[in-house]
Amino acid sequence: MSRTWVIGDVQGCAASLQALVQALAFDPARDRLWFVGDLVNRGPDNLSVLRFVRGLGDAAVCVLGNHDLHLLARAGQGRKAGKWDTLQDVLGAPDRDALVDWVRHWPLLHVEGDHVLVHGGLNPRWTLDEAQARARVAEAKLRGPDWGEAARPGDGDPAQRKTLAGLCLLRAVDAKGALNLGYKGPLAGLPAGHRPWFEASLVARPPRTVWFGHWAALGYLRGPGWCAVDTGCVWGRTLTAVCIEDGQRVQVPRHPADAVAFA
Ligand SMILES: [Mn+2]
Repeated sequence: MSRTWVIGDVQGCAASLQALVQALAFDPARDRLWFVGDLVNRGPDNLSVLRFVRGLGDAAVCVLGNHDLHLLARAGQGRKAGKWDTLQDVLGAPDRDALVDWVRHWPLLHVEGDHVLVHGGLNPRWTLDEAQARARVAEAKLRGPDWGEAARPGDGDPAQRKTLAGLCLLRAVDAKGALNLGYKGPLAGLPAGHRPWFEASLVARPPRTVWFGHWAALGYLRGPGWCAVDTGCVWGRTLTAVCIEDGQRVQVPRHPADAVAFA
């Protein structure tokens, strides 16, 4: 049987990813890997992650996460490094341009039948059609000549900012439905009146399943219409894969080679 595995935020944890792929008995001729984004940054070996996943060709689907967009902004716009950035391996690589060109062609939203793959979630004010239309416009900009700017839009492009926030950055919304982009903690600590995006969105409802990452504090969490798969590998926890066909879950602990100084 061919299987499609959704994999949580890898963030440069290349050895952990290899261990997970081994545990899945993954066969690229038969199976597929869907990555929820944030393949890079914070972890020690972004370069091996990108080279491996690119080498899978059509057997891998990646959607853009905020850290992947940050890589594009650094490569294309010369954006300065964040304090905990580990992207220098990619930025200094001989195949940097090929890798960056590949990353900027990833979609922001991938829809196949009843399955939706996205990094953060979906702005609850959007229908799936609206989200897809917005994603296509933003993706076209990332594939165009001003891609560095499109990855980190300034004040001149509020529509691009809104699209990236509503797909890649959100976790919770307030009582009026406005995005709260700052809260990263557990569900139990949400500020008064706030809800996680997936409780407010009508897109994340059966028979559909929205697969997403970006919220490590949730860990693996599944509800009717949605599934959270960021289990905080780079923070010393686990890397998770879930099979979309049968719901089987496979987890590996962070590999010792992926230990980083700050976590
Ligand atoms: Mn993220």
